[in-house]
Amino acid sequence: MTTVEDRAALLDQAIATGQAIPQLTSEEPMSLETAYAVQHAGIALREGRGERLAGVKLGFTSKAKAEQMGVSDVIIGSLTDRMRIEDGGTFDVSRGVHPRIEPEVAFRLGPDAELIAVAPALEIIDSRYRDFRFSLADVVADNTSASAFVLGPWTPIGQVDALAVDLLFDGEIVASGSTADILGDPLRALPAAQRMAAAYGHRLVDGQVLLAGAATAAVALKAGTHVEARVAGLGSVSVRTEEG
Ligand code: OOG
Ligand code: MG
Repeated sequence: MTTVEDRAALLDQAIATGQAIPQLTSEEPMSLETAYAVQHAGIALREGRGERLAGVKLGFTSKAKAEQMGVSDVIIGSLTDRMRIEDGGTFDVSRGVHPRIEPEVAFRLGPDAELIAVAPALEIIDSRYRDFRFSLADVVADNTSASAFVLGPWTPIGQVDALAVDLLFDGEIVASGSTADILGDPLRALPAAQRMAAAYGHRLVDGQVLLAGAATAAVALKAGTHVEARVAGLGSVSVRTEEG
């Protein structure tokens, strides 16, 4: 039997080399509890290299995403400081396996794990599994495909339940949705994250980030693209892709 640490090391190696691996569940079955243990072991490897926790993310909070990936349960993952790209910064696509990008809404957490600010966000996801295909346990073990994230300007929390969301590549809209697509109202990300965090050993920490999940399906990234997410009323956030 493969240990939790062995599985975390396999995924960690895939991140380091950009080489996809077979789904862990193609070798042997894996419970959700074990999958989260693998996820935490992978984060521990990163922390051992000096990375610091920067927040948590939810996945499959929208129908568009659940349908795209064929997985329907909400999942939680961890974000580290090294995954953060400054607004307007660059992402090197050659470091990834097959990165995709999706427009999101991010919240900043306060001292009592309440939501204190909201921002438009971009998440770069990059499954470490071949062909970007996985079961729920596989994607949980793979830290919910987390690769990088970009945060736009923070705004105090207001009504955010029906804001138009557009994803643009070089100024052209490639995907559109609404913040209503995220759990009906992205503010529901907080109770969802609290429930998931309590169940699976994550923490919601003052000053850290909660990524609520994508409002549209994810779109494949290639080098030399200016990617922007616009969320009506919240402004925009962008990243440029490069190669090498
Ligand atoms: C898993 C991550 C899902 C989201 O926003 O729904 C996610 C994946 O699609 O590979 O981040
Ligand atoms: Mg996401």
